[in-house]
Amino acid sequence: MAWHLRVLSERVCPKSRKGSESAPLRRQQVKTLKTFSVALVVSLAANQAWGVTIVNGAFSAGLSGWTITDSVADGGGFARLSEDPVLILTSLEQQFVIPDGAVSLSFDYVISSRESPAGQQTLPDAFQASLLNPLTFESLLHMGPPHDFLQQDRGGLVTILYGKVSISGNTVTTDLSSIPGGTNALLAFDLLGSDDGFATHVDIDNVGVRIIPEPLTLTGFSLTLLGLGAYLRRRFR
Ligand SMILES: [Ca+2]
Repeated sequence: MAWHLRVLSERVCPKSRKGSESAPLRRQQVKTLKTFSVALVVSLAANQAWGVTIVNGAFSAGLSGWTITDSVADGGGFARLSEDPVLILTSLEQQFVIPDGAVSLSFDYVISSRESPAGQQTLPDAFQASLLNPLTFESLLHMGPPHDFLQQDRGGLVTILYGKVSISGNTVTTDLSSIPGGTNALLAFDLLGSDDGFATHVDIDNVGVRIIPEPLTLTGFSLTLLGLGAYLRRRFR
């Protein structure tokens, strides 16, 4: 990018002309180039965007687009998975196709527990998130078990897939850059309940895939450079 700007600058404002220009005019040229450099960076950054890969990822349309097992409720803008004392597994799933230029998958979650009268097992309730091959149920992010990329038990112990997952506040971000575009994927949020003396629920929200649309990036870059050249030619002719 810097190379393009330098070449463009020298073509529009050749060094041989600089001796005859006034200092204020050169300062104006530098200022103009800086302005357009900022505009170029902003333009490229704006092309990294949230795709529409995940249907109803913000749960603004209830649970539409999601497949649920057992006790999943529309929380009014989020999904709530509640522990079932009998069936053990509560899940919220969506199958989708990894888009070209996929950068990351992210979502927000909060796990909460309250004491429950029963309680004979020592294995605590746990929340798991997985990104799977929908046919084999193998992880798309790594080889072998465990197949989840995040697990948090009721006590707060968090385990994540090293090098692929980061957590900031309540937001989990998973690196998708190693998965080819066009890959079928099953995103699964599971609450594993046990008779551990606590009733647990998990709230999920803001599920999305961040992408870089490559053709748009190249188009935006080219148009910005063309615009910069045209403006400078008019400005300093
Ligand atoms: Ca429990």
